[in-house]
Amino acid sequence: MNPGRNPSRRRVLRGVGALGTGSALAGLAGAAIEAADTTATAPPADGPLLRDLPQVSSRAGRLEHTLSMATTSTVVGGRRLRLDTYNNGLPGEILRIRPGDQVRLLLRNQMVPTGLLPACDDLDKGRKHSDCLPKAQGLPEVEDLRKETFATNVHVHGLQVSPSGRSDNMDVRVDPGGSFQYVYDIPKDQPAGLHWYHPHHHGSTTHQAWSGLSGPIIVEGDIDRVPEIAAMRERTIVVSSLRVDANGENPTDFMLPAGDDEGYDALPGVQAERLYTLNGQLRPVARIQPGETQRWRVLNAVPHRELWLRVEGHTLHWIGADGIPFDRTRPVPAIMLASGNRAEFVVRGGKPGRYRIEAAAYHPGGSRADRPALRLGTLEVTGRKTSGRIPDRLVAPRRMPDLPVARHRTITVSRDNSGHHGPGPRFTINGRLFDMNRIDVEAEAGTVEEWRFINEDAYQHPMHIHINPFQIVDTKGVPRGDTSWYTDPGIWWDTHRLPPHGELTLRTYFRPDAHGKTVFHCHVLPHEDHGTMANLLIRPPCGHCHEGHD
Ligand SMILES: [Cu+2]
Repeated sequence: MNPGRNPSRRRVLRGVGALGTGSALAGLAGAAIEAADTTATAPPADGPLLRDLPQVSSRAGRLEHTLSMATTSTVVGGRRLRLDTYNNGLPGEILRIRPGDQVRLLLRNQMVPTGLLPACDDLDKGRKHSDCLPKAQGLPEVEDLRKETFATNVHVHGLQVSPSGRSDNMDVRVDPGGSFQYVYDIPKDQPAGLHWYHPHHHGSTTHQAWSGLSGPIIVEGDIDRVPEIAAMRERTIVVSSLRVDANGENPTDFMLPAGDDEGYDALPGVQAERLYTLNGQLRPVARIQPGETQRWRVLNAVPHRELWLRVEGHTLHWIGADGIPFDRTRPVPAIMLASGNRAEFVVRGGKPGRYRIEAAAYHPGGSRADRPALRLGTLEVTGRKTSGRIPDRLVAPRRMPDLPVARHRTITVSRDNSGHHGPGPRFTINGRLFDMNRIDVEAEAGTVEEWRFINEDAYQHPMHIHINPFQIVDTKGVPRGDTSWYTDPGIWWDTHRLPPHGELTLRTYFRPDAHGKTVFHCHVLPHEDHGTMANLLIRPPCGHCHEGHD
């Protein structure tokens, strides 16, 4: 494991270097301030027992459910917070479904803007940039910032459904007071595992994720019938990061992307903390008996950072990634979860005692030192000794169709420090920022493609492709001695990091029954919100070419 080199309290006042160069923004130097990372530094007092999230399940092939997004008063770690939630839950409830189901979600946007900041009347009249939004090239007007911050929609991350119409359509926009009826037809071959829902309106995903807006989707299926697994206690754990100011609200400020460390800065520099929670609880305690086996499903819903997840003194018996079960159990000391990744694994309780559940110290690339280890919770091994079993073989592996590669593509992610797009760096895909009206890649449903991502940047941008998962064919540039990379071609992913100044080649199959316009993007959401995203048009299979798109 990579020991932390910089465990000290980190509260970094950033200078003009973080704001990009060549812009007329020298006057904003020092306006951006990094939020203090309280969980890395606060005394490691244990929180309450880890709770199970409420869940709703499909019945007779249908799940009809309403997601109401509203501002909710909630207590986290003894502090009262006012945050936007789904159905007053932090995070949202588990949606438990099966392949072949139809899921109808009514999304209602009842968010009331909180954490609002005034505009600075005049940049030169001595107003403190820490308590108002300055006017400057590349910065939005306060009114526009409010309007965009509270527009929303929902993405069902990991579900292999249509990206069109009322399904997983990224062009949907729901403003406060509005609603949208989604209808998803879950395919019969949707793999069994942990997926999730979260807001995906371009420009507001980061802010909404920092309110904790996310929720798990569990697809039931073959792996649940493995007898040893069926016998285990199951835990679904959503790791979130809440960003809160002194009033306990999520500040409505202007996020700046950054290329390293936490992946963002903020303007103005509101003093805010990030609270890392498991199922909405600060440093909770999960209990297990010595020898007992538990099935954990963990989601990294933190919008801006990876979690190199480990449980002190315990092997993680890994059984599935990104909602797709493995053919066999893979025992590992730790599992890397980029923002958006899921991991399912078995933990077997060791000797009685208390063990840290943590994100190990890790260097995600860029110029800074390691992120220090982050304490997330505690595993308490207690009670009567028992003997849970861990299966070796799991399920029939999901195989890539035996088709020739229809198309090879090269996609380059780069850093733009020119300042032409406003303060802070921007991260481009093939040299361009996102334009919702431009199609960047056209593919054909029913074909296999190989994509070679080239990372010209020093930071490990995690790329997520909507709808169709992929397998890794090749990686170049994995840092020496970094054991967090799993390049096993038998694993399917929907999100994977690009090595710093390296390459990631993946192979994907565009399923024949899901066509229309969708996206791929960096899952560091402050990067995505500022343009590290591209439109992917999946044309219908050629047999239906003349029918046009839906
Ligand atoms: Cu990125």
